[in-house]
Amino acid sequence: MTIETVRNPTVENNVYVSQPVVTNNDMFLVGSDLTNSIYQVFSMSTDYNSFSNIADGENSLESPHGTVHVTVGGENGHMSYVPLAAFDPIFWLHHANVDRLFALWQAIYPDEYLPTISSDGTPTENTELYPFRKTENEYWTSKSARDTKAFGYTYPELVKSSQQSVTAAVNTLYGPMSTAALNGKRKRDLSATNNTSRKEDPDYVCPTTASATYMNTMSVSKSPTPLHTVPSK
Ligand SMILES: [Cu+2]
Repeated sequence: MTIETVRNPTVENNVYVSQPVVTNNDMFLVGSDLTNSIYQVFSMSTDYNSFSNIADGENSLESPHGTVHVTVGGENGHMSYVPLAAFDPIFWLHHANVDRLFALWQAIYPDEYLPTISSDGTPTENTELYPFRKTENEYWTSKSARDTKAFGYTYPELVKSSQQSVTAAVNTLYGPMSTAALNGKRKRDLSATNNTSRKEDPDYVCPTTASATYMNTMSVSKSPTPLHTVPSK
């Protein structure tokens, strides 16, 4: 028996078989929605809690993150399941980008982070990040891992940067007039006319996979506002 990672698999002869073309097409279709969602998060999430997770029911980095998981994994692929997702190598590319987006957001909102204390047991910046050891007797914490430079790397936009320069970079990369957003519109138009997609609706957003642990959480409950200026505190 061969055991292998599968993406958006179908079943052939009782074996799960990846459908890379379908997966590519699905990612293609959600591309501009992901761009818009990322931009919405940068525009609207001005504190760490609303930025990092969907507990408040609003869009957050977790939302487009989850969309990539379920779009790549499909109904029974590894990426759709939290305990299995990291077995697919694409997981590491995906989470490297999550790390990058987090670093860009931190540069725009440098004072926002996990709380220093908590009265209800929720994690703080000092919570030990088991099992990641910093030294033999010490675990990494969110506080010690706050800056990627602690690990010896950074991202191009963050070299000799300011809040203004990173804001400008995010506008260029993800804003309404960004190449990604405009290409998304153009490609979507093309896919609606030329592509024999299995999806008939060109505004199709994301596969819903009831059995997937990663939910499709792309939310449009916030209205994005352009990141023209660094928000004032
Ligand atoms: Cu993930």
